[in-house]
Amino acid sequence: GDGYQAWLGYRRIPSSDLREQYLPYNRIMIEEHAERDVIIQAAIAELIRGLEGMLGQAPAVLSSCEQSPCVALGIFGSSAVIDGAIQEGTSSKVCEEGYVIRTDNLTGCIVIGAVSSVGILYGVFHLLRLLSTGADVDGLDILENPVNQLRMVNQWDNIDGSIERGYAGKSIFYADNKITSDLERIRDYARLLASSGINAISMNNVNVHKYETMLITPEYLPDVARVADIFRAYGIKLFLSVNYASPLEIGGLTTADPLEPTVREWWRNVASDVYAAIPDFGGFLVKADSENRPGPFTYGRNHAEGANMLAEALEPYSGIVIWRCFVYNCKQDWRDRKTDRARAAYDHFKPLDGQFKENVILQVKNGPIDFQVREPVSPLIGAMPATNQVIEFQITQEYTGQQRHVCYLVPQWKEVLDFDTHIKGEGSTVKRIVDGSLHGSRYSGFAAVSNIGDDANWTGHLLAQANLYGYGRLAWNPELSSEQIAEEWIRMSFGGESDLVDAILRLLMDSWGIYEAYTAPLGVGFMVSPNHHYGPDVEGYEYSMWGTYHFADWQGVGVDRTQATGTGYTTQYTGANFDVYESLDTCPDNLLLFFHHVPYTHVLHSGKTVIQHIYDTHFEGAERAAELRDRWAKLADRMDEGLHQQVADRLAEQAEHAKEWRDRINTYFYRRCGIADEQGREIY
Ligand code: BDP
Repeated sequence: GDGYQAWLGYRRIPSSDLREQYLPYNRIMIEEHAERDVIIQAAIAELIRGLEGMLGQAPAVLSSCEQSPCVALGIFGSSAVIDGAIQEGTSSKVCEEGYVIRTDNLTGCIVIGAVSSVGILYGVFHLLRLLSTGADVDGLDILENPVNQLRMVNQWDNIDGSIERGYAGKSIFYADNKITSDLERIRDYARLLASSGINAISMNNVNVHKYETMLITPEYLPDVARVADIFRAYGIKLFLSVNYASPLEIGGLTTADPLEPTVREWWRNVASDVYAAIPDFGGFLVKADSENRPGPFTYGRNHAEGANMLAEALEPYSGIVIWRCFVYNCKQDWRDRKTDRARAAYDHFKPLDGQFKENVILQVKNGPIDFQVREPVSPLIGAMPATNQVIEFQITQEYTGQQRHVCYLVPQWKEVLDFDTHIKGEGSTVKRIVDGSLHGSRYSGFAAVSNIGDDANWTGHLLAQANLYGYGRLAWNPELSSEQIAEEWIRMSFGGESDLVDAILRLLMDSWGIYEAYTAPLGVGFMVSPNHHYGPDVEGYEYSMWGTYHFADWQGVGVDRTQATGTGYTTQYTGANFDVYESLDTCPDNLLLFFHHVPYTHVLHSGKTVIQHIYDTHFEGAERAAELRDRWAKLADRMDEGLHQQVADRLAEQAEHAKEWRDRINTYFYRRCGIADEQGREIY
């Protein structure tokens, strides 16, 4: 096995008991009129594929229930079988993308009913998940609605086939400055995404350069439309990232000023072309005035003026503008601490609350800096009650081991989602902001940078598939636990032998903590090699303009972001959170150096000094990374050899590189402060 099928491998069910239980359902009932719908066709194709794979024989597809039991699919109000099995009291609770799965006592059929065809597709994937994780299907009574509205992935793919921050090969979307003709691979990606609940995708990098700028032109639109067709069949809306300077770069205008009528007209024409090609197009994703990308600042306009101009162009088609808040000065000076990069998103956007049009969504990174292994939650999330927001995560492991190290990120995302912002008093958790309920937002949800490429197994590191799967599942329902999500993924990918499942589960659950231990202590980030961001370089960014510092000197380390003596970043937090971070006494250890500059001898809540904590975590982290390799080795005869070997190779590399992290960081701090390790371990 190479891992290409990922969690949709539908392996043959080994236990004869389970097979006995499932076999009677190897028949599909769908009324003829429904079969013309492309999404229903995709759902049936998937169900056939899954049942055949797991049960060893292809199911028959019938248009009535004359033979039961069976799996019956249908839309409420248009199928007697479905309406007979699902009471109105139940079906009325189902939203646009939701579904019901029930075992009907009378006929013994499993019925999947929904309001729309995409609900049926999600219901089919749910049923297949039940079967492929070995669940009992007697007496099913399930009602699901997604908690979050927008559940999006962002591809950072470039038309030349490269992927910004991609660690799994080349793009599956582009080659040689063209959109690929290998649409099968894109279809398989759409299946993976839909099976985990994703409903939107932007198909090009947020840094939109020369050729990518042209995706909105008639030259490229027919090919973009072909890709949109594929995603449409899986309930996934297509978006494009656009270049704010497009009117200048491809429109022949002399300005991109958002208040200029010719510019507005130009974008209206673009929208009209795009919607002519793709009537259900999602909208535009925009990175503006960030990291040298163009934007409204050039013309003395603010982000609201910039975003609203695009929103106006998309409005007639119900399109939306997703405007990123990753805006900071990347030409700042480390001597001027008031320009603290952590403050930037909030400082730029908070004053604009209420000024954005209805169809604008702000996309805010989960932390204030940039997807580090440990950061506080961005204080901008929820701080603009009159503005739509989505949270942005990074599935691709730019700062978390680049898919050469294992780092299961769902626990990190859950910590963010469970964080209480206190913005509307206690219980104002991030998950309630991004599901739209706290502020009653018109649009809300999740976005994340994808981690796939054309490597056979999609994600380079096979175990990184769990992050893609887990992201979708969490976007569907943030109440799922990290363990539950991991366990589903493991069972679907490796089968259900319980001690094997346990072993892989523990490995995944340990991985984030281990990565953090040998890399970034106490909330200090960015000790990575500049540009590519892999591997340790403690001072790689220390004296650069990018604003990511730790201020380590001979006496102490950490960034003073307090109101009292530092950058004042702490004031962006509400109530109790401000107090907790502002005070050394209450600031949690794992974020201490993010908020405070302290002497190496400062004693943590754990009872250790900062310097001893650095030494201990780095020794232990590297040791535990080596243990991951050894733990995996023991599973060799428990799974497909090819799959085992792939992961074994990566874990061996991780164990080696963890030693380098350990030594570089321990040595650096030892030489800075001259304080010896209490345990006398070897520091070079
Ligand atoms: C950073 C990446 C950079 C992206 C940027 C962004 O290093 O490549 O362009 O984020 O989110 O993490 O725009």
